[in-house]
Amino acid sequence: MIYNDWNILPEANSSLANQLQLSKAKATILFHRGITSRNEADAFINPSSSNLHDPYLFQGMDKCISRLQFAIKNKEKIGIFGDFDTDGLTGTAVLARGLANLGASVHPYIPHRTLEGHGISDESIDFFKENEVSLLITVDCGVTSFNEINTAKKLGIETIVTDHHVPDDTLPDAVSIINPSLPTSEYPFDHLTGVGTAFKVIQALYEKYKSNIPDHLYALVALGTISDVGLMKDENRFLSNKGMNVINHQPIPSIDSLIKISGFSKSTLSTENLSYGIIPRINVAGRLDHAKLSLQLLLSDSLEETDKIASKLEVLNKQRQIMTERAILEAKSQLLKEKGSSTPNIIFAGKQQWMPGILGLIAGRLSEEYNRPVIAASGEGDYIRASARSIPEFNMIGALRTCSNIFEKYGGHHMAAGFTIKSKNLKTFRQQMTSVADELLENLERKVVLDIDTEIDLNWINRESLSFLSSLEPYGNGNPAPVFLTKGISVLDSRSVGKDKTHLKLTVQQGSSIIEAMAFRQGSRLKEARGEIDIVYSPGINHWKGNDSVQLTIEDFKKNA
Ligand SMILES: [Mn+2]
Repeated sequence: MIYNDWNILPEANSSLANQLQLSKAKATILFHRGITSRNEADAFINPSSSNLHDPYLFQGMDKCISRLQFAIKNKEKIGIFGDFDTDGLTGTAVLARGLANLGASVHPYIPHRTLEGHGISDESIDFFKENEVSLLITVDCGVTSFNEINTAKKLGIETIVTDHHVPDDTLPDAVSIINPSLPTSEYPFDHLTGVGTAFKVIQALYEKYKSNIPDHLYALVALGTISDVGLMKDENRFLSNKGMNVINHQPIPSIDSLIKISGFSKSTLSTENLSYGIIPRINVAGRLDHAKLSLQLLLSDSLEETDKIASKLEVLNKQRQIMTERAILEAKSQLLKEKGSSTPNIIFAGKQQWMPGILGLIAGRLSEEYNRPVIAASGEGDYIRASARSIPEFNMIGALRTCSNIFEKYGGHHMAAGFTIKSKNLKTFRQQMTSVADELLENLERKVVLDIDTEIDLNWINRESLSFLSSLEPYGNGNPAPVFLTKGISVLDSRSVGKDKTHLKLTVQQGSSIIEAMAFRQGSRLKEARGEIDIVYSPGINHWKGNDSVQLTIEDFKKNA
């Protein structure tokens, strides 16, 4: 990200700092996370199960639970239909493990990303029929599977939908629909992810059976919630915090195998490690091959088996990295050819051969870099597939809806969506989207501002302050890692590192503090990184391969004025 400006956010007032019995810097960080009293600070730092809302606040929950109880009691076969990303996979595993633990007979199914796509597939209905399933429960999808739910019903399969995606105008004919995004929903927290929504069913069911929810289910909820960038407040904060504790302190073969192969260490795993190390390895099976491999991992308790699957995922992940980097270079040179002097309000990138599974990664990286909504497409023949990633100012699913009549299939959220379209409709689509984007974004101020929590000296960073910062985890959407400004530090050493010298590695000094720092994707700024500079960064502990060291992650830097 290239920033046009730095903005130091307002300080907490002294009375808040006094009330919290914290230094001004620490109180300011909490203040920026919405905390204005001692009680709120305590609740934030120690999230507890009292953060969990009553699952029966979902209108459909009564019906859902009595139907599930009936199915368990009568030994019905229960099909679970999930999704191929980490949210859908962990959600499927939460339902499969949670239901099986109560004696249910479960038949989980994950669709193939490109052959079947998102939402209940015809292939899955065949599978459920063959397995004599009479009750189907969806996770992270289903609310728009109107026709498929009707087909299943005709074949004697009833459906419960759990989903968090925005519904169409007509709801499917399901036994019950659990979805915080229903326009009629009265559930107090509408930012649950797919796995979080599925978890509410498990919570309600376990209350009925007067059983304790197994801890490993929380680990799965944390993984899915962090991967779907769920708002890290309210229930999501408790669920993720509890899940992170479970991941760090209890053996979970599937996750432990991934931690090992990523080079991280258990007990010190951060949300960042999950986002950049563990989650991509779970997602990669669906992107390059079939996500059922990752489901198999999440459902296994044998370390021998999970190690084996993790090695396969590792190979796929290396391939995925190479393919994505190449595609991004191709997309950038395309854009350079097309755009001329100014970047368009919406970016289209496409190549026949790009693997559909990496389109979202391409769109995401371009959107971050150019600060524009981006649509990345691929495919040959009659049909084109695309993934879209957006910026807060542009509601992607809303914009796509204006073209809904020309899609074969589409769906998603404000910030991310996907669709399939006939190639012959592509031109109309591009024109329509361009005019929507031009209208909405033409007069948008294009300054990218880096928000800073507070200015500190480098010696502020010590064991005690780092432990305060780690009590703010899990970081995420709505609770970003705190960002600091330190002025006038000396660069003792600077190098560009990594493949293609992508990153910048610095050793910086102020007074008696000498600290290592990384500026990711800023390798090309090596020449600027000398002498006295001002840096904006987040401090953390790097636990790489068993060695602990303090490391700054530099967001931006400039010459000290
Ligand atoms: Mn999801």
